[in-house]
Amino acid sequence: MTHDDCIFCRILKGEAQADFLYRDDDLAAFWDTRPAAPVHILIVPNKHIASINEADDEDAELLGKLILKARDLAKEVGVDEKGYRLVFNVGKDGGQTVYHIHLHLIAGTKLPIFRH
Ligand code: IU
Repeated sequence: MTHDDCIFCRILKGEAQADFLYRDDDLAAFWDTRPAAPVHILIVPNKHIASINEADDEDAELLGKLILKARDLAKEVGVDEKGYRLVFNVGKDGGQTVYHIHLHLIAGTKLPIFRH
């Protein structure tokens, strides 16, 4: 269930470059190439799902695994106690640029609070 024109599917297949921290049968984690903060990791399901909008109820367990893996990685890279941000960007206004679900783990600095 991969898409040839999806950059994250290509990364997961080893056809495009990424610096991986973790891989298993369900998901992978790699360093964001244009970090928004000192720690910026993407946690990505192996299954191609374009965005949270396209996720099915049956993806609930997989999405839960992404969040718990982010928790584990936050601890592994030593940002769990100070804190971090987990973000799914969804769609154009949400700032999504890659249409393969990914959870951003952002940390290592005092993050700004979003206000309208
Ligand atoms: P977004 O939520 O879709 O905007 O996030 C996409 C992220 O993927 C963004 O932070 C990019 O810097 C990052 N990224 C990457 O790490 N490696 C790549 O080859 C590509 C994008 I393309």
